[in-house]
Amino acid sequence: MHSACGLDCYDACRIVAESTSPFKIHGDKSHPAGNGALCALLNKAIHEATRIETPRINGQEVSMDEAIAAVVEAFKCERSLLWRGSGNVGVMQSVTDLFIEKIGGTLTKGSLCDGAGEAGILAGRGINRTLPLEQIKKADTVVIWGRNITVTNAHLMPYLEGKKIVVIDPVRTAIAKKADFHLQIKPRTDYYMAIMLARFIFMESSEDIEWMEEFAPDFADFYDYTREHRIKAILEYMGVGLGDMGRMLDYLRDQKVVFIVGTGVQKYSIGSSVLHAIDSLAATLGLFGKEGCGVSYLGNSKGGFDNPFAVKCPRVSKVTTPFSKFDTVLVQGGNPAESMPDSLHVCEELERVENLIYFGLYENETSKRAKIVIPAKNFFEKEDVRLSYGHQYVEEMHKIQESSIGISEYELTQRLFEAFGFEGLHSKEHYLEFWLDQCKKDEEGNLLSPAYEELPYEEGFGEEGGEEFVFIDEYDDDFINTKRFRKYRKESKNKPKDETFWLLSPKSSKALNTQFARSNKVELHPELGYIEGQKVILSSEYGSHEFIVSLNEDVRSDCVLITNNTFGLNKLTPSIVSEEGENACYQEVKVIINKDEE
Ligand SMILES: Nc1nc2c(c(=O)[nH]1)N[C@H]1C(S)=C(S)[C@@H](COP(=O)(O)OP(=O)(O)OC[C@H]3O[C@@H](n4cnc5c(=O)[nH]c(N)nc54)[C@H](O)[C@@H]3O)O[C@H]1N2
Ligand SMILES: Nc1nc2c(c(=O)[nH]1)N[C@H]1C(S)=C(S)[C@@H](COP(=O)(O)OP(=O)(O)OC[C@H]3O[C@@H](n4cnc5c(=O)[nH]c(N)nc54)[C@H](O)[C@@H]3O)O[C@H]1N2
Ligand code: SF4
Ligand SMILES: [Mo]
Repeated sequence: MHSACGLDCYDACRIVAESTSPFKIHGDKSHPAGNGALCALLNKAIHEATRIETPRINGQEVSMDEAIAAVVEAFKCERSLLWRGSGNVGVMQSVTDLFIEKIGGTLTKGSLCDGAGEAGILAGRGINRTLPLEQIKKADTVVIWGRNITVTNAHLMPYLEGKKIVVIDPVRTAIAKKADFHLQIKPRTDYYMAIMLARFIFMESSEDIEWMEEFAPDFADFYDYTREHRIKAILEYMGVGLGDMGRMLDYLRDQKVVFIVGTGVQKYSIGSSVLHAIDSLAATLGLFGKEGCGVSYLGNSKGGFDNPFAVKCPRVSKVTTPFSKFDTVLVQGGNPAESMPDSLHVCEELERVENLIYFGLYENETSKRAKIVIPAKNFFEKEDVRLSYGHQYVEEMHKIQESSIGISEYELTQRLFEAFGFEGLHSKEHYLEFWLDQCKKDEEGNLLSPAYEELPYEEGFGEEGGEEFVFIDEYDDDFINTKRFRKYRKESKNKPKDETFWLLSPKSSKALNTQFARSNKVELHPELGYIEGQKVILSSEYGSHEFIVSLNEDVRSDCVLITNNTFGLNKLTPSIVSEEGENACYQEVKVIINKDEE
């Protein structure tokens, strides 16, 4: 039987399940994106993870009926909120929104993930279409820009064979080590890199005038805009020489280029400007709507679909959620106490919620704080549909294991509808078919997103095509100039170590965000003089926490690297929202390292 991996990951691998007991799974060679192998998280971690098996109320184990009765009571309050994480990205996760709408509850808006970048894409292209895998395959050069593909998107590797590879990343990642050229960029300077490259492209007349005249006719204004950026000062600020810029240009001019952009470039207040600048560079080179060209970011997986779970509800920020304003908060498929920025503040907020309900698979920082704990079924144990933000394929998720543990999102919604006497919930099959019936199919019978086009933007931009590309024309940078930051920097001068370091928080190969293996490490360049295994306290203006040093020459010496499965990481991160896209800005912060004196 076929199913798909429900973990929040670019690859969205198809799974083949053998009906043995215990069940066995493996990858599917015929899946265009999965190429036959699953990753260690699916082969091992998920089977070893300890599940929550029994519901709890105030720490006491209870039956599912008792727990649901308590949930029903809790939702009879005046102000209720559903905060959904991305622990499972199947479409049926959103069915619970139908209940929240019925009771006049509140949902969230904004993103902890890719929202800033998406806003930048929408500003230029009007719609965020996924670049099909076959176009990546046809490229001459692939520029991997802030995406750690061997960890987060490993199934893309076969598509890169035989290509020139350029990596722009502050860390010498595994793919950077294999690349033809690695630009170990200073964090948060990608906007300048994109604009400078565009400026040089114009200077040497390598721009694609023919394409721009048809699809991006305001290019003269963009040319002027790039000229407002002073070359010498900016290269100096970035710490990049003319030689490196020249080398970059060699990989861009007169060839088929794909930019593979990850979330790394946009975990900043100016994240949308970064994607808008990268897209503007791509437009200068005429890289849209052509074979083997394009910018691949996290696409809108629900694009092109009618969504049966679309509801009209009041919404609060998912980044700075005012939990304490609600009497009842249902946390579904997430771990806000650890995954949200400024987690000390988040935990204070959560403590003040009268009825905190945790609905998930595993114990975590949020389940520990919850009054009611409802175990969920995992994606092997229920039916669903898997869309992807990394490619165009859609998969049916079948139940491949019966389990006595937990309850599915659909069943919980059904029980709540019944208890409140609400009508209008369709059958589970109805919703599954609703999603699947909208898909296209390729010649091999693989399901495709209805938004799939072989050459996105071939006919132009906007929802319908036919619109022009809109170049970036302003950039407001406020980080280096914020009063708060200057004050903090001045104060930190009196501390034993007066340097501040960029805090990078990429993903770990051993975890899926805070699911599975957790860590307590900070990776530092040996040049900083710390010892392997040493305890250090990192602090920022938001909080501090102790970490164990792991030396790593691949990290720039002006950065510290803490993967996002690490305990206490988000005590250091700011609860600010990006200028566009209502996104978290996890890396808009610099930290101080202090030796632990105990
Ligand atoms: N500093 C820093 N922080 C970050 C990031 C970063 O880059 N830096 N990355 C951010 C990003 S990109 C993301 S997407 C977020 C993710 O943050 P969250 O969305 O909070 O995800 P997790 O922390 O992985 O928690 C997922 C939980 O979902 C539950 N779960 C899994 N499957 C199911 C299911 O089928 N049903 C139900 N009901 N529950 C289930 C599990 O119990 C698991 O504990 O983290 C963000 N946090
Ligand atoms: N194994 C595994 N896979 C995952 C996940 C996981 O937790 N574990 N999480 C999933 C989720 S929710 C998401 S959103 C995706 C995200 O996957 P990716 O898009 O790969 O995101 P990250 O791992 O956060 O960071 C990517 C890279 O950006 C670099 N970077 C950091 N700051 C900058 C910068 O200022 N400029 C540039 N150019 N690069 C920078 C980092 O060094 C890192 O190599 O991965 C998904 N896949
Ligand atoms: S986590 Fe990603 S790579 Fe691993 S099996 Fe799931 S979709 Fe595939
Ligand atoms: Mo994410």
